[in-house]
Amino acid sequence: MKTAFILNGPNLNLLGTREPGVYGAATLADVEQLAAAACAQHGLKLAFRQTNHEGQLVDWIHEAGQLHAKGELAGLIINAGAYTHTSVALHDAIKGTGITCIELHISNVFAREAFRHHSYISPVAKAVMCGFGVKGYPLAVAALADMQG
Ligand code: CA2
Repeated sequence: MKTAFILNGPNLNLLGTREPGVYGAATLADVEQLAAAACAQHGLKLAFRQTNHEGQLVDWIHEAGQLHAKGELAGLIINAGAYTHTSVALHDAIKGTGITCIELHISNVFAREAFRHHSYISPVAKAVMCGFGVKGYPLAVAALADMQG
């Protein structure tokens, strides 16, 4: 059984506690349950993680790359939070790994401030999803399962 890595970046631990108009009322634990149910449905193992630290995300992407090299990774779904818009390090970490990467955002970043319109992840992602709320997570898992061929 292959693993779906789902990585969440800074401040996503606050989901459900602030800005419900933008991000909804679900907590990150609720999101993990949605993702776990989708993975169970599609026969995938789940690694679901959150950190507020950029280097930790880089380390986890390397870990996903090692799983990929062993043929054990379905792919990476990453909501890098604000690092999406700033991090060359995340771009470099994903680039060249061969990982199937889906960039995910809860909100429609293109309907928000201009600084959220640029992503360092998009050029190294297979696909980009935004604006589906937290339901984007199970949708991304389904898409990843579909990409397994
Ligand atoms: O829409 C998304 O998923 C984002 O990746 C969320 C990031 C934001 O910087 C991106 O532009 C779009 C922010 C995550 C902060 O999450 C919070 C959740 C609840 C309360 C406060 C922050």
